Amino acid sequence: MENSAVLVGIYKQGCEKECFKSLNELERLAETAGANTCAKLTQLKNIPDAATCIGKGKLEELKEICQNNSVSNVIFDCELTPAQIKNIENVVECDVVDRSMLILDIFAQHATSAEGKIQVELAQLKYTAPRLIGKGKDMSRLGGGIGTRGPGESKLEIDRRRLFSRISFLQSELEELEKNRQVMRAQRERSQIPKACIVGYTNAGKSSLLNLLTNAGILAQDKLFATLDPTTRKFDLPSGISMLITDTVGFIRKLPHHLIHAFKSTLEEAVYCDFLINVVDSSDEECYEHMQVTEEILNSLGVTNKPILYVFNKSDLTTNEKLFDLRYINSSKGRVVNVSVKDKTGCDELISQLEALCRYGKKRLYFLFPYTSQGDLSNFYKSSEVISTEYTNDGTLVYAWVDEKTENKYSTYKK
Ligand SMILES: Nc1nc2c(ncn2[C@@H]2O[C@H](COP(=O)(O)OP(=O)(O)OP(=O)(O)O)[C@@H](O)[C@H]2O)c(=O)[nH]1
Ligand SMILES: [Mg+2]
Repeated sequence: MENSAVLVGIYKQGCEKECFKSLNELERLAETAGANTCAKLTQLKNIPDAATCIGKGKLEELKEICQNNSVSNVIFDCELTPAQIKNIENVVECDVVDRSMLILDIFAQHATSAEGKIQVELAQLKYTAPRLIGKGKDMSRLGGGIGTRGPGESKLEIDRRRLFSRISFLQSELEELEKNRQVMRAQRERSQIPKACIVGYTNAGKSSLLNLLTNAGILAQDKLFATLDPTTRKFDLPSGISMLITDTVGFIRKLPHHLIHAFKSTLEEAVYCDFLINVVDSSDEECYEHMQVTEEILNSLGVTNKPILYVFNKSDLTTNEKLFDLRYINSSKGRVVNVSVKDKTGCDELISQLEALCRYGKKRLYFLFPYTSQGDLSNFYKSSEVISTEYTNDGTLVYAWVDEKTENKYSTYKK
């Protein structure tokens, strides 16, 4: 069943263009959640109305549109308070949700792992539930519309009495899962394998890229937030080095702070990696803004000063001029490569950039281990990437890529 929605945005003086761009994106979000947009309404408002967000006249206009088009959802691009939702609903007589509730609704549909489901439900109970409680309507009516879907098949429970005990139960479950994640991370840390995290705006082609490299089999769709749960895969580079690559949830503008907080443990994959693979949809006319949003979210997660490989994807849909521009502007911030995951172009360059990043800060050196130091040699093998081994009269001569720590530890054997 297709729902029909009206989108509403308010903007400050001079920010009209920005508002339209944001509403276009809201339309894509609504579409992903299963709602067709039948109208978009905007109003210049430097300060939102405390009771109804938009002004009285606009609200009447909204009511008329809703009635004439049998609209089932009104979606506001800004955050609404529970009271505003209630007041607006009383006038327009259909369900009202805001951008965060819509995003959470999409997350609810796309969460598959236990951790993902708990994170979504917790965020819904903290954000959406207070906005649904006290609507003063028959709650049994809920369940179909945007904002009321829970993760999986379940319905978002909005019984006030059960709310707090459910929140504390889920919080303790999440803490357990976070501990597991930390243990897994610590294991990966010890393994010395270089770790990269794919980040970027939603729909940039992050999952498609990991699928191309590793046959990961992740669902890649022309939908926003197709991926919610992180997936890590091993990728063997042609030189023989193995690396781990993690695909994560995409970013979006106006991703509210509480949502970032709710997904901190999954987003934190970006904190613990050795370098970032920042995938950008170069064909999107908004791609410069997308890159800025990505950078802001990474900053808010405390991810700064990590080596970055910018992957300008969807080159099949972009002009050479734009690709040149993107490379030119960003080449001072990191490595750059143009690819089309769809046409499989640019892969060789991508892979050689990955090779270079995996060896970031490493040196190629010779070490000579006397035959009496075989214990040290076998430990050395574990922490270095051997290029060649030769058995000489004086011992085993090893040529290898090593990091500074390994170089110092085995400095007595250095040739
Ligand atoms: N034309 C073209 N389409 C691409 C390319 N790479 C990915 N796509 C398409 O872009 C859409 C989004 O791809 P995904 O891999 O799901 O993007 P994502 O970044 O993982 O998105 P989220 O998980 O939703 O954040 C899909 O429909 C892909 O088929 C490309 O190089 N060219
Ligand atoms: Mg994805």
